[in-house]
Amino acid sequence: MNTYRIAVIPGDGIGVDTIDEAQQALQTICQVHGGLSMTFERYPWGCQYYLREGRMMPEDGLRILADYDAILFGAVGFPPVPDHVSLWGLLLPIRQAFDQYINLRPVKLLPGIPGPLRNKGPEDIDFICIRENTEGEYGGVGGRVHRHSDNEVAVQTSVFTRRGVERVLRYGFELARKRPRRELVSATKSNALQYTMVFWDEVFRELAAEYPDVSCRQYHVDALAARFITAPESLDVVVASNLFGDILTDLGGALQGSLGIPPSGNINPERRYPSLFEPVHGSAPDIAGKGIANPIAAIWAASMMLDHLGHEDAGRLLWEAIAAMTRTGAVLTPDLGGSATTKEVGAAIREQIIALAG
Ligand code: GGG
Repeated sequence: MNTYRIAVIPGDGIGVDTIDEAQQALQTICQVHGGLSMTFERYPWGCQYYLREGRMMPEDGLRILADYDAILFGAVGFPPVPDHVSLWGLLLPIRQAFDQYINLRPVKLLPGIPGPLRNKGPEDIDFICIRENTEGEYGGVGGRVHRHSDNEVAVQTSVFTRRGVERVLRYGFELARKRPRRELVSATKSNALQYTMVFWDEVFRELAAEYPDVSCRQYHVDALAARFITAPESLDVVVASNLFGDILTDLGGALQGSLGIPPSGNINPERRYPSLFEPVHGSAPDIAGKGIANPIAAIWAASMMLDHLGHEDAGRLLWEAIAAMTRTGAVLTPDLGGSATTKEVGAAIREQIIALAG
């Protein structure tokens, strides 16, 4: 029996509703699998915690998390805590401290979900984005001076290190090499960003020479955004800096029919630290507590967690259960035009797990 310790941080808003369904889906997977068991410990960190304690997680939060095999995370951010305070108090420190430098974000239209593009179905929208996750525009370097005066200045510096750029691009080449199409696209903006992105492009070209079997292209990020819409079928693996990857993958979520669908894995490939799995979506305060948030992204993130833990069979089963459920089109939350609740969708996916495993 393989036993894993999972830290669960539901966080804020709809993160709480959706992560419960992800945890239950994992419990059902363990029941039907037979050789897999998980213990879950919940940490109620987030904006409510901040309002009580003055910080988003305890001082020794990272030390506590370091002992787990993986982290299941909901969402972060809720008024009245400013978004930059909540994000920099919880999620970004985890990504950086645990060197989760790969943020894997599949863009795949599920069967039965009407995507927003005319004449583009699941066979056209099926690629994966790799977002650099520890530096770049999210380096956290900058400052403000002369506050509240006419001379006020704000500076935010992007940080691109050779180690950081090379390792994320190399991950992209390696991932592309494992896929049948072997195609890698890099998002750049080197016409305008003459230091950071010219450097990014140089490293991309250097690595391309090591991977002659991978066909590679680069697009300015604005043109790539357009390509997401006009020719998604031309994409296989996309690699991007932290901010570009963040923006592109929200577009990817829209291509999947709803931001309630895309998952993400914040990965430390060397496995020195636990990796973190979360829906791409945020806390959605407007629908928090209404019980109508789509749990698919969180459950799909749990499937990515199973893959990462080395149980691709179980990860595949969970993904197939999600796809079988959407294929029926019968149980969908309002973001997808249905009227089902979060719990009803979660229960329908668990039924599919049992049916597929039986
Ligand atoms: N579930 C992820 C979440 O809460 N995301 C909120 C957010 O704004 N994240 C910013 C980021 O990933 O860069």
